[in-house]
Amino acid sequence: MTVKTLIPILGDQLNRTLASLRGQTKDDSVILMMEVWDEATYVKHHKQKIALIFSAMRHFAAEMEDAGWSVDYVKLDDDDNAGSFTGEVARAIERHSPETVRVVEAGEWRVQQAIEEWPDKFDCAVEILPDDRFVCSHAEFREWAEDRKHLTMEHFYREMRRKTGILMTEDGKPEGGDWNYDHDNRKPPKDDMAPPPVAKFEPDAITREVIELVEDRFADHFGSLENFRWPVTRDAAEKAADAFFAERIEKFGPFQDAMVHGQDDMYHSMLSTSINLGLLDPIDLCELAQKAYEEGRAPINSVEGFIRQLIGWREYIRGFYWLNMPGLASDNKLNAQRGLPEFFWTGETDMRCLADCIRSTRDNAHAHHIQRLMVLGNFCLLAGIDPREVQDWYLVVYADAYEWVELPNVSAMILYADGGQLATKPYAASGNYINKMSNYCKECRYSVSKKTGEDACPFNPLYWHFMDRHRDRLESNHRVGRIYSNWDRMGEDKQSEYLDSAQRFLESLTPARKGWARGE
Ligand code: FAD
Ligand code: DLZ
Ligand code: SF4
Repeated sequence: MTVKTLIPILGDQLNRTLASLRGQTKDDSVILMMEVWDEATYVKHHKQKIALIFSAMRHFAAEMEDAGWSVDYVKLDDDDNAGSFTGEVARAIERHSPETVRVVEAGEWRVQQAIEEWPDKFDCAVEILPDDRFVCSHAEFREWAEDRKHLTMEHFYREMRRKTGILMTEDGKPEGGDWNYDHDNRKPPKDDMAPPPVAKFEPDAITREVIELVEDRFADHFGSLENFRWPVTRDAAEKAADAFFAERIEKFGPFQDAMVHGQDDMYHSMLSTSINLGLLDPIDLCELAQKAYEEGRAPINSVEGFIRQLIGWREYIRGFYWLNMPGLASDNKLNAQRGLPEFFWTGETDMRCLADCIRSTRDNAHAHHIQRLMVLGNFCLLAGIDPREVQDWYLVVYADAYEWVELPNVSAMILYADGGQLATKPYAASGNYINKMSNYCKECRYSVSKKTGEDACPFNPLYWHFMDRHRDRLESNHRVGRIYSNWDRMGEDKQSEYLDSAQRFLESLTPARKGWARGE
């Protein structure tokens, strides 16, 4: 066949309606999909993450072949695999001699830099198309952000509601009268809480083959493959979404911030892996959420909360990433220099909240939002962990992690490393917050009510250590500043107790060996 167009589809672009496929004809186009060593190892991703992406890619290739497309699929162990996207596209150009390479822009800055070199590298036309699976384009976000001192997500979110018409009345008002219903959410967990189990999928033959490959080739990567139950096809992802909208959305809002030891999914949708791979469309999901509200199956506070995560936070985070790259990756406005503790990889810590979040991360390649933010993230912020080490950890360990979504959440949301462009104040909290929102503290070896000393919850002295060392920067922040009057009222002796306790705890931490995230 004479090939007019070569269409490379990257591992997180698994969607039949992708811009590069639109308007193309099956009899003169070849889809190129590539399992490449560079992508699998630029950080040492969790084993489940690699298995998920390879399995979803292989299933998508089969689906496209069934639909009549020619798919040139390069497996990781194929002879002469060049190991990189650019190397594999070059080889495919030799094989097919296309007139044009047509590709959708990459989600990650690193990969997009490589793609932008293709027009100079290759002897054929190269078309790079915008990724229109998002509501807000890069240009639109830039325009929205221009001249704003603070990039307040809530303001952006309202624009997205207006643009999509989701949860809007016919006369342009927010459904129910309010834009945001979080005042009805943020409930602590109940003792007898038993959320319905999340839809899980037994690995089929393709997934089992990939799991074997990962066990063999990525044996030294973090994480366990035992619990692999992710949806790897659009069909399975839709079933998972249907189950969420039938059984869990009702309580999603109120218990979004609640944590229960051993309850890894709570009322969360667990759909981020499928959305980020391209198996599910966020707007379809918002419409399903809206339908649940219209049919009286879920209250507005749950539905609005879910929709805000998707067309608010997810879109905003992506816009923020592209607006601030590449600088965002090296931002360190709080000058945090401490190495990531080894227990982030082993889970071996007496801090029960952290141990549970790390266990879930290792076993499931997942932790839910408030665990990522207020337990793991809060710890890294208070302990002053170097942003680059924290970024690597989050990018490695979560099955839904791609730099465009991981980096702003880590650097700007949890670490305040951007100096407060995204968050108006650092998300710093003592043990009280975790105690209020979880059952972790009841059986912890530390006491959450003790403020200083060997048995005190480490979050308590760390909180004041953090506030004290960043006083110059934070005192003028109107959302934080008044906290310093409490600190000053404590007097020097009490302050020293806090600072000494925190210091002793920080000195007791063993830094992780470097090989966990990158290289040896
Ligand atoms: P739900 O709680 O059911 O939320 C619904 C959807 O909203 C999610 O599937 C996701 O697509 C979207 N969403 C919610 N919050 C965010 C957010 N802050 N940013 C972007 N999208 C959001 N999400 C990722 O997809 N990849 C990441 O690498 C990632 N890293 C994170 C790192 C940190 C430090 C923090 C605080 C959050 C991170 N998140 C990331 C956001 C969020 O924690 C996950 O999207 C969520 O836990 C996924 O589980 P879920 O599908 O059950 O989400
Ligand atoms: C994350 C990942 C991994 C582990 N492996 C591959 C791969 O072998 N081939 C592929 O096409 N994509 C992979 N991905 C996802 C890419 O890293 C992702 O498409 C880019 O980060 C987007 O910029
Ligand atoms: Fe975590 Fe402190 Fe509670 Fe222990 S006491 S679970 S360390 S918040």
